[in-house]
Amino acid sequence: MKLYYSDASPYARCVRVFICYHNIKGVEEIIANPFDNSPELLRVNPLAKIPCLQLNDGSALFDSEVIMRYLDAEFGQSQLFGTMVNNWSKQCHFSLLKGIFDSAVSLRQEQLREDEGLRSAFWTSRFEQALLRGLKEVETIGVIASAELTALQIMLVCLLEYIDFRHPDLPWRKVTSALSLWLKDAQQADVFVATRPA
Ligand SMILES: N[C@@H](CCC(=O)N[C@@H](CS)C(=O)NCC(=O)O)C(=O)O
Repeated sequence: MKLYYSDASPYARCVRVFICYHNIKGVEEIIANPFDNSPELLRVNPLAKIPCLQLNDGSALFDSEVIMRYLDAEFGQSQLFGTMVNNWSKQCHFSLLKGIFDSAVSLRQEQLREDEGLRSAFWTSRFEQALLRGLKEVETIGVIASAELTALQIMLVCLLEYIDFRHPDLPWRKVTSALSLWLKDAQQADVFVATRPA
């Protein structure tokens, strides 16, 4: 299998944590900058986004959710996702986390538009508010209650570390002190240390 990824991508990091956690061998990691539009990446993902996992039969899986679910089902007896199939509120917790990822990445894109003089104060504030409201909600829905590592917890560590990395001034710890406390312990696990961007 080949995984197209970048070190800084929080979505790709989640996938790499799954690979590490399930000790999956034989995954060739290929660094790809999606904005290069390389023919190799475009061949496997017409959206030109990472992560993308090319399977040994040549077919490709994206996005990160599909890849994580695939790896967990094929190599981990769905241990990390557990039985979410008809559990609609758990599915919605997943959507909430994915939505916060999207806000954090969109906020980063707004930062990059600063150089072109195109940064929008409206969108910057909208993404920041969604992100902070979303994290407050995550604090109340029991994601951090499980003593066993879960798919949602993996996403949460990757998300919070990404926010610290790209948005160090965002005051998320002030509004979600329980998440902040939880992160201190959770982020020490080997799977996070091994996949942390240098
Ligand atoms: N929903 C996708 C989002 C992936 C994504 O947006 N990745 C970013 C890198 S962090 C990317 O490839 N951006 C290129 C683009 O938006 O064109 C997932 O979960 O995998």
